[in-house]
Amino acid sequence: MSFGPQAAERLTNKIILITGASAGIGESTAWDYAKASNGEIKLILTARRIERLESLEKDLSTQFPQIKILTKQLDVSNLKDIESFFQSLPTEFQDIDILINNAGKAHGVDKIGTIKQEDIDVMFQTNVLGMISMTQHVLPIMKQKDSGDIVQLGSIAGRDPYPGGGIYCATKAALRSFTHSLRKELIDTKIRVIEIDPGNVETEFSNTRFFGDLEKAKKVYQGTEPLIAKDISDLIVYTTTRRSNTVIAETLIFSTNQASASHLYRKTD
Ligand code: 8X3
Repeated sequence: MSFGPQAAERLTNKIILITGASAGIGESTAWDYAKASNGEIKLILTARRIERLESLEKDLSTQFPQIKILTKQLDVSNLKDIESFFQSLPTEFQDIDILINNAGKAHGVDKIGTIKQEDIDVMFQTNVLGMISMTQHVLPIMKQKDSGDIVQLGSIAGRDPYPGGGIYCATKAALRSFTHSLRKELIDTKIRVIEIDPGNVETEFSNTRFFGDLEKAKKVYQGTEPLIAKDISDLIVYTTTRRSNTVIAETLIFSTNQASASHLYRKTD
């Protein structure tokens, strides 16, 4: 997707902070912002896997020599890490314009009553507490200048809970509720709160959910044609490059063969 000269102009010199930027939707979002702005932006790329971020930084800088990138190892499930991340931001990266709250994960498909406490903790700490803390840190910066975009990566899971997703769905419902409160609280500002709720997207999401069991992960998408990370990153860049008075408050995005969390058409041979 080409975003055109207007999008490039609107993005010029913006500082964009992406969590979970080492792969999937986060990585694709970094590329799409670089392309849409012709490299005239500053990217703060965070994730747990610093080597992957560094290699992404190298690739982006080769293609867009003028781009400014800061890579930082950050596990958003660790609130102390978030604290020191913000404290250590160099001045030229402090004035954040766009926050992409992308980091999130599912652990397991256990039924309620058998879910391991550590899985419950990691999902809530990452998808909810980490996301809230990132937003809390960035909001005063945006309020100060009365502008900015906060993009919340929700999920169909937050609207349409399914068996085996008791915790993951609850975290995404929490994100959705938090996001709606936030938008209402910011009614007298120019800050835009944008929620994007994807259905099935083939990324490392299912590998993580099944703890690296690739066979199980593959089955999730078998016989379907899921979305890809680029479908979501296109939408992220699109929503954040609209006229400043326009907020695409929420979008539900499916592949053509999905209609709800459980209505998924599978072709069988
Ligand atoms: C991922 C979508 O339905 O696999 O957020 O949980 S789903």
